Amino acid sequence: ALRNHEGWGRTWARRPPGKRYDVIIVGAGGHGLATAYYLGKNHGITNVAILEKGWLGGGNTGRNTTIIRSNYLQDPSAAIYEKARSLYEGLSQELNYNIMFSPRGVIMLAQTHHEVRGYKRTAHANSLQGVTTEWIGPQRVKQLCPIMNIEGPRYPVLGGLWQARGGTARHDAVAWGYARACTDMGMDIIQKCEVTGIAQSGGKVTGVQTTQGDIACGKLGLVTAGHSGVLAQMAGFRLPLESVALQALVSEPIKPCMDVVVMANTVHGYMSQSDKGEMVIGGGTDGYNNYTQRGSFQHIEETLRALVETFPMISRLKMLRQWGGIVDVTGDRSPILSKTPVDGLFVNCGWGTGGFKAIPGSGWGMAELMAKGHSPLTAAFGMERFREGRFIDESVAAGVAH
Ligand code: FAD
Ligand code: PYC
Repeated sequence: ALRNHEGWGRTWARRPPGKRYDVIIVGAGGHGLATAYYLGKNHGITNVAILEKGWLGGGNTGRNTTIIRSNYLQDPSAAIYEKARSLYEGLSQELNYNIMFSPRGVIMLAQTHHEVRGYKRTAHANSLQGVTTEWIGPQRVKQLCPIMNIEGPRYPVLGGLWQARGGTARHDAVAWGYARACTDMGMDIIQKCEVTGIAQSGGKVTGVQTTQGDIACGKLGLVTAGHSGVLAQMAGFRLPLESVALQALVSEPIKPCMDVVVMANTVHGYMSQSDKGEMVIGGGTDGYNNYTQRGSFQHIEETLRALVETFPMISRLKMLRQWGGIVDVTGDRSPILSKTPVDGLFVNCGWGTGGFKAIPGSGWGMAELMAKGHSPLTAAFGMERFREGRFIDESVAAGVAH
């Protein structure tokens, strides 16, 4: 099979779009693909197309730093993120595709007294929610991550919120694994197919206009992350979202020196080590709305300056590459999984800086919402919460500065 790379089967089919599908999902990122997968697996709906303007997994799903955790504060968040984390544990087996889930543990550092109080509160909330996290002191932090300087002059490490079953996974593999499973169920994944308009009749969605022609559908799911506002505008409503660039960078590969994930939210930096040995580093979002997929230069300096106090060894590292993605941030830093004013049209967006970890749980809930009109996992995340003032405030647990 390896001779001249001949004889390989396609992992997902390349077909021209059909004329009509029961369900169309716009956006072949992790959330769109997982939604399609659970529509098929849990609800037997397989006449589905996933339309992608670029390439599969080329949005934020292929640009993130792969941190998986479920240590959120509010009950609806803990439910959906913990569902996702637990599905991640068996996802390689379920998809028969190695997504390289690595439950190496995640520490969120407390470097101010406010954070100490905040994370102790989260640990208590998590124990009531059935999410296993614990508050740990500075010496335990140092034991888990010996390269850390816990006595920094500006921001000494006062402890941390530790989730031993958090970790990382290979981001592309998550998209590829779901994509192959969708193809195996007979779904169409159509790349280079940008949705340019949404057709409606009598207040009900009837299809989409695309760069590959018009396609009819019974139901439509918009799962387009940073471009969700653009798609909502096509359908004639607005979403309470801002789109901003979030960037990350990796160093040259070095020998294994860190086997946990560390987030330092006060100083706006986080770091883990990839299987290749690169230090994977990120900071906060750009301070202005944009669609650049690059990230502004001064952020790199700010992030590294912030992290050097806690990880002095990174001052000696050469950085290899940097990239950005456009994240869709809501006012309460929680996602929107919702019906919309247009009958048959659903949105899954607002995951902002933290949606990679949620992909399996989000897909599970969104599929149930689209199939049955209601899902216990998504019930609290409807867009009407912004009108009704029922916010799900996760501005601390979001972890990354916005
Ligand atoms: P995407 O993967 O962006 O998919 C949306 C797709 O829609 C795209 O492929 C896009 O091309 C397509 N699309 C848009 N418009 C159209 C159109 N008109 N027609 C057809 N297709 C269209 N989360 C974590 O949990 N942990 C992390 O460590 C983490 N780190 C991050 C680091 C960075 C630098 C970034 C940018 C994000 C990070 N995130 C993290 C957030 C996470 O990446 C996102 O929340 C998640 O990937 C969103 O997935 P998605 O499927 O909704 O979006
Ligand atoms: O949500 O855990 C997270 C995260 C880490 C880096 C970016 N987002």
